[in-house]
Amino acid sequence: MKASWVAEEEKSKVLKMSGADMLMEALEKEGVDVLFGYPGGAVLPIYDALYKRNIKHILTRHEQGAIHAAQGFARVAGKPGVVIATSGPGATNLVTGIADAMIDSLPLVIFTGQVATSVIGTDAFQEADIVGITMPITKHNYQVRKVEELPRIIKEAFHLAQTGRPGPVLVDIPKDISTSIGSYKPSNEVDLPGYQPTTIPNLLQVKRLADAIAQAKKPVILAGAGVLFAKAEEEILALAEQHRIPVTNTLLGLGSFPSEHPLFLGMAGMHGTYAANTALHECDLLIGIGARFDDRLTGNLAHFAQKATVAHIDIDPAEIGKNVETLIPIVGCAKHTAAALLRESTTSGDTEEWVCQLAELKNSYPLWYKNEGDVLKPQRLLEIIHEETKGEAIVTTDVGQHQMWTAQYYGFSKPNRWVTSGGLGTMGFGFPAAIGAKIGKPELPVVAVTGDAGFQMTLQELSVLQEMKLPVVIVIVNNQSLGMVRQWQEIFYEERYSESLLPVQPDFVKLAAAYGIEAASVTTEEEARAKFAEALDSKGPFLLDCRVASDENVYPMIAPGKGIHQMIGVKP
Ligand SMILES: Cc1ncc(C[n+]2csc(CCOP(=O)(O)OP(=O)(O)O)c2C)c(N)n1
Ligand SMILES: [Mg+2]
Repeated sequence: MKASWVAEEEKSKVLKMSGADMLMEALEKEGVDVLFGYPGGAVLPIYDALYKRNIKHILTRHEQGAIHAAQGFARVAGKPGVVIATSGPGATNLVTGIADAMIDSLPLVIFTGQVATSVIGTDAFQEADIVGITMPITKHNYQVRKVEELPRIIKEAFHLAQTGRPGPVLVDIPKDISTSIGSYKPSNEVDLPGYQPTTIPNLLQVKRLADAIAQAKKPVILAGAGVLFAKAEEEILALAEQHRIPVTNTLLGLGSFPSEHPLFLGMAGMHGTYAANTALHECDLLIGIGARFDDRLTGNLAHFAQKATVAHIDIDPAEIGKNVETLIPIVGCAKHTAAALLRESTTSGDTEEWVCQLAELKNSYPLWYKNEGDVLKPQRLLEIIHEETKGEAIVTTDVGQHQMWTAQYYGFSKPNRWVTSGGLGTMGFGFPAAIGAKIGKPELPVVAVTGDAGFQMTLQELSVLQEMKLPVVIVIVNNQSLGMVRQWQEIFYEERYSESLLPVQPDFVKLAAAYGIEAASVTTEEEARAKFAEALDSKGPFLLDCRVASDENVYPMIAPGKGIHQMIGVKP
């Protein structure tokens, strides 16, 4: 009797609504309160539905700006960034950001408009096969073919984006699906039997790693971004301290281990520290956690961790053994695995000599640069930014020399303060990512460190800063060049600076003024400190054009093709 009464009530609750309204309902159900996007014909019904809702929409001035902002948001807010773009050019303008999010494992849910189902495949106006285009660069993608499927698909999209190894999921919505009316049945659960990411590690493998730790005299932990995604920082710290294991980070893993900790060796890889790279070369046990051993980290694989037993903890089984032969593979989330390891590994190896040896290397061969004359050194600029923000700020970067100097000199001691394009290396990422980061974590100061070239790839988003009066500090590390390209040409192409010098630059201060944004140009250390402090205190956006030494290079460095032990530019 009661059951049928409930069923009747449920039935009467079935609401009729448009696809666009279903999308809004589903977004609200997922707790989405901000969208990054740009309207157009195929998404007009969606924007019309949005008009009546309480979801904030950030209108960037280019779809690439929207997706990079969503990436910055996702990186610091701990929830997916949500993007909307129209069909055709709107959708294709997202492609770089989607590829970027895929390789850096950022959770995004992207909605694209599509031409009406009746004309798909006819080269209709603003038609692009975005599902085909993004197939290899999304964790999963969908094209909605029936309006009633929308709630289920959206539920699945959010689930896929943020579980297991996070990544971008795209939902393509033809215009007629947005306008057609269907019965709305909220989707409360996902039913994906083929998608069950392993988070709890195999205990036998954990025990093998515990045994290896007990035997090791020269162990090292390589912590990657997976540690941050899993929020496993405390467990990794406990593990390192319990067994006296030195720790290094990948570029994207910075902040997962306190930079000032005596066991921390600094970043590893192409522009990593001598101590970190020597540790990876000499170790007898390498414990990779949430890191994918990419070529910029390992250098020539023939020389990478050749003396070591390699253990690799990763939530994505496809990563294990992909680049580096792995004796102890552990599929699982970094947090659960490190916790299991803390329970299982009660015996430590004798690592004291190793710890001392690496501390000595860290001391004798620190990162270095010559701070001479009046000209502002970019490395010093990053130290000043650290000092003035006390290491508390969220720092985003573009790609190039300034990115590497930020990684080397900012000193990330807390998680989720570091937003950079690691895997894809996307110029134009840093500034819009800072906008998203500020929206995702308004309580923290946000500094966008960009190159003079990279900034010009997405500077149209100054409009968003102007409109929202967001207190983001833009620091242009202005070396009047495509610095990283210039550096490679200097070292590997006998100083033939082919298309890498930028002697003609816009006046960045006047440019900012055109957008009503406060700005200053600085050329010395004193000016940089004073103006940066002013910028940080200002209640609104601020652009700082920092004229730095134009011939400075990023060192130390592993040249392409060389092994991790063959660094150039180590402190003499
Ligand atoms: C979209 C894109 N195009 C080209 C490159 C290749 N690239 C890498 S670093 C770099 C120079 C960047 O110059 P700038 O933004 O001024 O930064 P700097 O290296 O001078 O700090 C270039 C062209 C890239 N990473 N991304
Ligand atoms: Mg530059």
